[in-house]
Amino acid sequence: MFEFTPTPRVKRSPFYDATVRDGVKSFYPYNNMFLPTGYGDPEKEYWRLINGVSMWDVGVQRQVELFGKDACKLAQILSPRDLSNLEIGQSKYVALCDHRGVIINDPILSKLEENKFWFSIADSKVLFWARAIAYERNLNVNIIEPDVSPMAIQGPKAVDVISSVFGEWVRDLKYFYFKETSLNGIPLLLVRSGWSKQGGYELYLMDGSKGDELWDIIKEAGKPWDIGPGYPNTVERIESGLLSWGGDTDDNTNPYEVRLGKYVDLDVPEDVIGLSELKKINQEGPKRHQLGIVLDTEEKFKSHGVWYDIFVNNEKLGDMTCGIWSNRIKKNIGLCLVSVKLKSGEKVKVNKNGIEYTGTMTELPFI
Ligand code: THG
Repeated sequence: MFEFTPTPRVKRSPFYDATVRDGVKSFYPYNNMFLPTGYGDPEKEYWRLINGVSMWDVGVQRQVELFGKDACKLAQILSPRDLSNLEIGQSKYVALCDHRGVIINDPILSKLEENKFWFSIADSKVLFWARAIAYERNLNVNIIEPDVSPMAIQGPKAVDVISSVFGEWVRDLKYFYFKETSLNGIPLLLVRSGWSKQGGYELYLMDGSKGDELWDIIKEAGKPWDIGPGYPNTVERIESGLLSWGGDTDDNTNPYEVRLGKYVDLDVPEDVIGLSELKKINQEGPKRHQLGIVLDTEEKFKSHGVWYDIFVNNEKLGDMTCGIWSNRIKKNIGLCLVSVKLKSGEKVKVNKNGIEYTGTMTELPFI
């Protein structure tokens, strides 16, 4: 049909060759890289994540490193979440906002040392943003994208696989905590995190030449639990209500609209970007909110990749930002960004290019 023209501007993950060997069938672009999105059997890959253990190349989750005297100060200026109690060895989910209070990325922030932080970013250019802010605020901090590439091991049996490789201590590692360690001399960060609600770990590979080796060690160790390749799973994440920045958000979305208000602290220092707008939005109340939708159609949705309009009585009240067939709910479900006028329980029409469905708004998460 067509092919991608090779260019140094699009980088490959250190696990790319391994995913090709394991039969990857599709990708989509993320942070100027390729994110695997399928190995040919979506149902099997889904149930493996729900009941077993799945390994993902998520090297596209690039790190933005802040290092130096003012690293801590800059991390806080960029993050409308209180970081004063963030410990070395701990991570936090943060909604980075611009001066309008609009989310520009939703990374996981990790504190490695008193003066060293990593933002593990979603799909937008935090590196340039952080550098510009550091310069404008006269901060003494070095900002780079280090050679670090996460791989995720997710699912209820992930803990068995990871403890068989690293030792029993990993069972006691708390959610969103990490330890710097190594495996056969491969340096990595072992974090209890991951973009699913099935539990698991992420291994942040700190030497891009060792991707193949790390992939194969985990693949081999996971055999007794029937590990197999997977990817950030759209069905599971919609069921679980995990946000996809850029997928479920637009250029006006603030944290209160997409259920991230609980990660915003309004008592952070005054110089935190977006704070005054966030206070205003919080006081006035957001104009939109994120709800689920259950569609009436029996036709099994695949991921469609475009927003659908949501109507009630011919009035457009928002958008369905993603929708897919849920293997557990056995209905088509979706996430919606809609006017606060529209409430859970209401019936709506969903429309795109003349294709129309009916559905009912619901609370989130689905499961
Ligand atoms: N892991 C790492 N980096 C990432 C992601 C990841 N970068 C990009 C993207 N994912 C960032 N977005 C999210 C969104 C949700 C969560 C993590 C990263 C998440 N949320 C939980 C929830 O909403 O229930 C828990 C948050 C909490 O309670 O602190 O895990 O997956 N390395």
